[in-house]
Amino acid sequence: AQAAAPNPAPPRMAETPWWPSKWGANDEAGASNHITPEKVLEAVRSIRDGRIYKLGRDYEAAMPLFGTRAFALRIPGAPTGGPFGENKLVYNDEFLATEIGQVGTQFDGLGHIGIQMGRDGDKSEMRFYNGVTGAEMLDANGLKKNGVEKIKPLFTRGHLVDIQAVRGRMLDAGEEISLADVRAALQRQNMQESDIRPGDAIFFHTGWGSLWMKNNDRYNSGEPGIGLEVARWVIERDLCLTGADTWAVEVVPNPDKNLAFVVHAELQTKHGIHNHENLVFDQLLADRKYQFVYIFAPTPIKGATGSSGCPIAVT
Ligand code: UVW
Repeated sequence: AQAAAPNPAPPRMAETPWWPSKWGANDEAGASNHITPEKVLEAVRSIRDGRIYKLGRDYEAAMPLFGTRAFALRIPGAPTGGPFGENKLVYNDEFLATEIGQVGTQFDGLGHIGIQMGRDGDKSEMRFYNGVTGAEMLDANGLKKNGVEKIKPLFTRGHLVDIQAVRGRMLDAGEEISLADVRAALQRQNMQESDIRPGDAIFFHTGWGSLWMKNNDRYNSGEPGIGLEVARWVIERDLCLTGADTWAVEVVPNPDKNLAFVVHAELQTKHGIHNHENLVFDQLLADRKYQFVYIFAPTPIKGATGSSGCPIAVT
């Protein structure tokens, strides 16, 4: 009797090389290159009342974590040292065990997402931003290329679109934000699409963030977000960054069941456009502030895949 034929390999998506980057064959800074002195001054000119809004969440062990990610903070010794001197000084340090760039409010660096081209597991066929291969980049002690320390500090105009307000309810997991939704939100907010300029940042409010620390299982189970339609609009408008009140910014699961995190790959890997996740917009929305200056300097941990930290909006 003849042995059963092995299952055929699933078809691999055809990928057209996306490199070299428009910022140069050796570039590792991606869309942060948009932040020129002129762009900073343009953003400064949009400041009206000098109010600062925190867009970041507190980091804590009980926060929702994607997959097997972990977060544990310890104060060794508590107190860690002392007393010293006649003044009896004591001090505390913290020890943190976590995927520091990929938990809580997180900025994705350009070494975070790649695409396996060729044979699975072949690092020379695994490509990241600017065509850098897994073989060139990956190292257990930190990325040798595309580390988050290469990203330039971000200071640019930010635009918030309230998709929840357009739909009249929180969006659900697997619900894609369409370009029509974005345009409807802009219209509702009296904003012009033409006012969203190259190098600006765009943020999507879905309402999903209201589940944070209230229903972490549901929060982690999937999320509403943008799909390839809006991602292509972001690329066309030549924006610097996307962000949302969700853990991936993009729709999960993707309505096309064959695709996984395809917006991450389209924006970050192929176009060097940055992504900021698990943001909070509550106060901006309460104050009806939809345009602001977005400010964030990724923590320059050499070879890291992303950055924690607290981005701010200044209005
Ligand atoms: C993945 O790492 C897949 O997603 P995120 O960037 O949303 O954490």
